[in-house]
Amino acid sequence: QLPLNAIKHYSDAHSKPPDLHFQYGTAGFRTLGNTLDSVIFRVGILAGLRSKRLDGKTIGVMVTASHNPEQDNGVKLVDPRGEMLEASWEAHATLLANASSTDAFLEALTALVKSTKIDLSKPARVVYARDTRPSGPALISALEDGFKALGVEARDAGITTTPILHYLVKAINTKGTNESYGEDSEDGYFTKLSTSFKKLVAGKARPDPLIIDCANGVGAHAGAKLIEYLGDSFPLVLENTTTSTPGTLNESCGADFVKTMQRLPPTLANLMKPGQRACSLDGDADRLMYYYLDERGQFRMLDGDKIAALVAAFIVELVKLAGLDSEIKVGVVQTAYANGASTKYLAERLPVKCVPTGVKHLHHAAEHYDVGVYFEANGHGTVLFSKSTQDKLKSHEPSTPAQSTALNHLINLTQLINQTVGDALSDMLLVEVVLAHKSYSGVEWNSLYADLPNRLVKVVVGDRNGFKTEDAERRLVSPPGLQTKIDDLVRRYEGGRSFVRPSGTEDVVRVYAEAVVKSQADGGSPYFIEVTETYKFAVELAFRVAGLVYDEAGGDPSRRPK
Ligand code: G16
Repeated sequence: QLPLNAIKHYSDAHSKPPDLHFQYGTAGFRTLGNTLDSVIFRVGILAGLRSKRLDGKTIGVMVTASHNPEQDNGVKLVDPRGEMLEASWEAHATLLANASSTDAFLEALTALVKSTKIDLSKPARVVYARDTRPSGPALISALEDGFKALGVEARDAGITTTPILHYLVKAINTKGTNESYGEDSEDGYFTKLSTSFKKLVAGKARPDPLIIDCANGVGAHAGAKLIEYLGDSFPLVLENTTTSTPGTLNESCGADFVKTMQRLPPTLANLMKPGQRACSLDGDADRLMYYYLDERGQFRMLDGDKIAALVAAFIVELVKLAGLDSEIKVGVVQTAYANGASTKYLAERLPVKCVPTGVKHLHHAAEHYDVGVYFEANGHGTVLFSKSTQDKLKSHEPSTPAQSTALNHLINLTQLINQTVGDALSDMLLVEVVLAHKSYSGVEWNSLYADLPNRLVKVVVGDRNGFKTEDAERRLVSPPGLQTKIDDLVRRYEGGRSFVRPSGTEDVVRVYAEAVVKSQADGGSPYFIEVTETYKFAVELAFRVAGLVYDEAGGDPSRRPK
């Protein structure tokens, strides 16, 4: 039996705002933090039920809004193997979050228990954490009320990064088994990462200090701990670490700022010398963007696509050196945001698949390869080694010392990489390992291929749900007719490509465009755009498509994107 009286008692203190609709989107619920009290309370109960459904396995709950502005917050659920909540439960989450009253909520819970055949006598176990957002403490107490209402055995992981929470979930659920993922503590996580990193860079030249822009978020805490574990092996300099000053989180810094604005966070401008590398994390440290200044002091971005190219090529090389290339196939997963040049570069070497935005889609597609490398252009990604690949690596008998070395490197990579989800710190160490092995600076890495000029624009519309896509989000099916207009526009640009999709984490429609040159026939543009010559046409195309989107959505002409 559900403890209906207890749930009712707590639920009355966390009533749903009457006029709001909540949706479990790309990365869970995400909206203004001060509207999320009832949602988070209900998620506490849902997480407990999910655990009961899975025979008492531990479920993760992360309270964060990642790259979103500071006033936003959100919550995502983590399944027992450390991956995102199974898609069919997203609908349950949305349904529970929108029940209009306590009675409606109790009814929805009872129906859920019945339809998903939950055995209520099973234990409910949850581990939870939050990022540094000011709305976090109040939302955590709503979550804890949810746990109390259902009688969940809850473990508080405190303020930590999203990928550390994913690590903990997997470590807890595999503890004592032959698939043990590591000690179920932050210490276990940092020890695992730093030990494998040190083995992988043993004998290599010590890299120059790396500047890390922590986005004024929880990555600053994790970065400081990582420094202790890495010791002398790799000097890190943390910047944008003010986690308690209101208004600073992700503000003019962080991975999303760098990717969208394609420039340095202003606070780093005076710190970087030509040739020096740096990287940015996002608000919960699951995304990573690299960059450097070239010899003329020009900003050069090394995004998720560049990370995928670097890492995939390295793993392919090691697999070959280990003598396993006929048995282990490496594949790459991208989204429509992947730069066209990266897709071309990778597809000439490896199988490449395109899926809709969202780590959950990339992760599942990557599981189909022996080694699946997935990165979103925004810097969110990881590498998955299938169970049979990991077994093969452990049992393979190398026939030469060179094979043995490559095999050991691969085994150490399986330890260094957080295979549960994108992890900025683990990915950063991975990048540094590859750069050390290849003796690459940012320049050589960047020259693997040349990015097509591109631009991402956000358009604020009345109702983003009116925008529906197909073909891995590359084409719009609704509003009707808009895709044809976009196609007409794109045809006027050489190397032109553009797509439009509703964001699943912010209340905007996103427009992406690539373009090299504009066709002569198109004439002048009504847009005056102050950017470097190279990017001019991509920016122009992006803003023209954004204009179409804006007109279609019936926006106020004075706020039309320009
Ligand atoms: C989340 C997802 C990512 C996605 C991003 C943007 O990232 O985990 O997979 O790329 O949102 O999604 P959308 O374009 O739908 O807003 P994060 O780092 O914010 O959790």
